[in-house]
This record gives sequence, C-alpha cells and structure tokens, in this order.
Amino acid sequence: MTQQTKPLNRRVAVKRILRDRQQDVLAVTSLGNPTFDVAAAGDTPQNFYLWGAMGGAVTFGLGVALAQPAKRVIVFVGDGEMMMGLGSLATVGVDRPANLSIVVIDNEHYAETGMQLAHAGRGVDITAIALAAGFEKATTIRAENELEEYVDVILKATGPVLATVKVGTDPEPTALPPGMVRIYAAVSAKRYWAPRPTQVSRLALEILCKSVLKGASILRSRPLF
Ligand SMILES: Cc1ncc(C[n+]2csc(CCOP(=O)(O)OP(=O)(O)O)c2C)c(N)n1
Ligand SMILES: [Mg+2]
Repeated sequence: MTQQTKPLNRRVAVKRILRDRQQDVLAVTSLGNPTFDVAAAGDTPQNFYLWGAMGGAVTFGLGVALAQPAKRVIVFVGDGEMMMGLGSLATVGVDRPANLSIVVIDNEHYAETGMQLAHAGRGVDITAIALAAGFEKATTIRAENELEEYVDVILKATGPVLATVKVGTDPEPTALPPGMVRIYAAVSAKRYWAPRPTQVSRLALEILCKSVLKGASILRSRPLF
C-alpha cells in the first residue's frame, strides 16, 4: 500500500534497485535519463548503455537475456521509450525469458526533450499492458515501501517481470558514463557549431571528430558483458 505523498526520486529508486547487485546482474539502459540514472548508481562493465535507438532497449535486453540465461538482465527504460517500443512487450510475453526484468522509470513525460506530457501521464497503464502481454509479474510502484517489497522480485523472481516506477519530474544532473563523454561533446559541438563554419569551429570540430573516433573505438573494443 502507498504510504507516501511525495513522488519517488528516480536516482534514489534506481540506486536502491542496484544496491546489492551481484556480478551476474546485467543492466541495459534506454537513451538519456535512464542511462544517467544507472551510470550515477555506479558504472560497471555489467552496464550497457544505449545512446539512441529509441524504442529498442527492451528488444536489446531480450536478446541478451536469451543469449545469457544464467544472468539476470534488467532493462531500465523511460516511459516514453517504453511506449515507442510497445510491441517489444508482446514479444517478451511470447518468449517469456525467466531472467528478464524491465524497470520503467515513469515520470509521465518526455523529460529529455523538454518535459512534454507523455502517454503515461494521459492514462496509459504500462503495467496493465505488460500483464495483458503475458508477463509473469508486473506492478506499479509509487512509494519507497512498495519498492522495498519488489526489489527482490526484480532481481530474482521467475520472469518476465515488469515494474513501473512512478517518479517525480525534478531534474537530475546529467551523469554521463565514462567513454560517452567524448561522443556527447562532439555531438553537441557539431550541432551548435556546424552551421557557422568559421576557421575556429572547423578546427574544433576536427579535434572533436578525432575524439569521437577514439571514443567509438573504445566502445567497440569493450566486450559486450
Ligand atoms: C526515434 C526518436 N524519436 C524521438 C527522439 C527524441 N527523444 C530523445 S529522448 C526522448 C524522450 C525520452 O522520454 P522517456 O523515455 O520517458 O525518458 P525521460 O527523459 O522522460 O526519463 C525523445 C522524445 C529520439 N531520440 N528518437
Ligand atoms: Mg519519461
């Protein structure tokens, strides 16, 4: 039963879920804030951050779960991301991987792009959709005590499991995983400087593009889990 009125904080909730994680718990994250939440909880080789491919996080996590049945795979997704890849819940419901959990960080908005109201804020119930798709377990969490009771289910219960964690909309600082910092800087530089191709911006772009290539090779050389 919900005992609190203040909404859960996304960073605190994600940190709690991953607090006692063992080596065999793999985390896949959707673009933007869920990536920052998981990176802020502690960067490890057991994390795989998606940086784009909006809507693809659950299918990616499903593939990892099927390929690595001895590991627990937790996919952390935003509610907007989850809605974009809604069909993936049906595929998970059909494949029924026992080792897959999905944690929807549901702020009912598209925070990353300016806090536009999203489907979950307009009555769409992601937990109900997961249950209808055939998930073993799914629940909506609004309070610390509810999260406490469900953490073990997320980490250990026979899946597929889904938890919709309702969180507030207070902004959290960007927490880029190491290795993504260079790419982020280069993309920002390209976006803001490319339309004004002065000599300085061209030089800066050149330097940053080299950094991107270096960053990309680091990412490529990093084994997938
Ligand atoms: C195909 C596609 N459409 C739109 C975007 C722009 N975009 C990036 S993040 C984002 C919002 C993500 O919202 P949500 O998953 O709920 O995460 P939040 O930031 O709210 O935690 C959007 C619309 C994108 N990256 N790709
Ligand atoms: Mg959202």
